[in-house]
Amino acid sequence: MINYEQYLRTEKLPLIWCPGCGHGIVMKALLRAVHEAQLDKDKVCMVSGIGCSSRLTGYVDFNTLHTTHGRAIAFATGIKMARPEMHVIVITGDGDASSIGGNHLIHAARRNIDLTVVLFNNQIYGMTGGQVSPTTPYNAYASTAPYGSFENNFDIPQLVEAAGASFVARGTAYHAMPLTNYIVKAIDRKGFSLVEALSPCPTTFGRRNKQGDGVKMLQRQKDHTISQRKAESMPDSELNDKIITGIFVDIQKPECREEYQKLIDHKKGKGA
Ligand SMILES: Cc1ncc(C[n+]2csc(CCOP(=O)(O)OP(=O)(O)O)c2C)c(N)n1
Ligand code: SF4
Repeated sequence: MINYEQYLRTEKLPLIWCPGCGHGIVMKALLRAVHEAQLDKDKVCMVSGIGCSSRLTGYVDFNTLHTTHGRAIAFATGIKMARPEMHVIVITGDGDASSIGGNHLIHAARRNIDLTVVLFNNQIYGMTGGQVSPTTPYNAYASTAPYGSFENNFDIPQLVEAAGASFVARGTAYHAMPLTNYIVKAIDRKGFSLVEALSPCPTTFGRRNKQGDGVKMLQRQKDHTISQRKAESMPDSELNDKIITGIFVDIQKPECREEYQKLIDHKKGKGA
């Protein structure tokens, strides 16, 4: 049984997250996953960018780095290249990872560097008051989309799968236990792993889109979620308002830091 306090900087509590925010549930899923994966706390490095979700690194008792907006994956890449023995876990938001940090995200997946990314997707810029993000659904309202967003949105798992990730999954705050399992598997998989965690933001997304408080938003996740396996046999017309969850990619292929080490060893062996 996990004692959460052993993984928290309790002196930093209370959290800044709003009542009903899903980020606390996702944080607990992450801590359970670290516990289940039996990682040595001193060998874990959590790196975040900027945003509500990225505040997580202030609360957890690992080696932590709270970096600049959109640059968590860039910092994490540097850490992994220099200290390959570390378990480097990136905490990021949908805006942080797929807007300002979008290029870092696709190139880390392409390189297949051994990072575990937990991407908190609340479908909006939470911290700065609810601007449209690349994951805001078509027609959804935001402070910068008062008549509904006219842009198409990213499907993050599809994006990183296409870019070359080794492990890709999507879970929700409502389904906290499967989410934990996905993160455990992501930690175990050597290579670029990403778990998208859909997280209700009642303050900026839910309010504008009339989805009610945090409990109603969680209920909504429950009602709209279907498994990837079930979705495969359903026509697109029935999938419009559905959240498809599950593991989309779980493969083994050459990992960037190991390939780099091979090159170093080879050149050293040759005395070059
Ligand atoms: C270079 C730079 N541009 C913009 C900002 C302002 N900013 C801070 S957080 C944020 C968006 C965060 O949204 P997201 O990553 O989706 O996380 P959330 O707050 O929703 O969890 C922005 C635009 C910044 N801090 N630095
Ligand atoms: S603004 Fe949204 S994402 Fe940020 S803490 Fe509040 S509910 Fe959570």
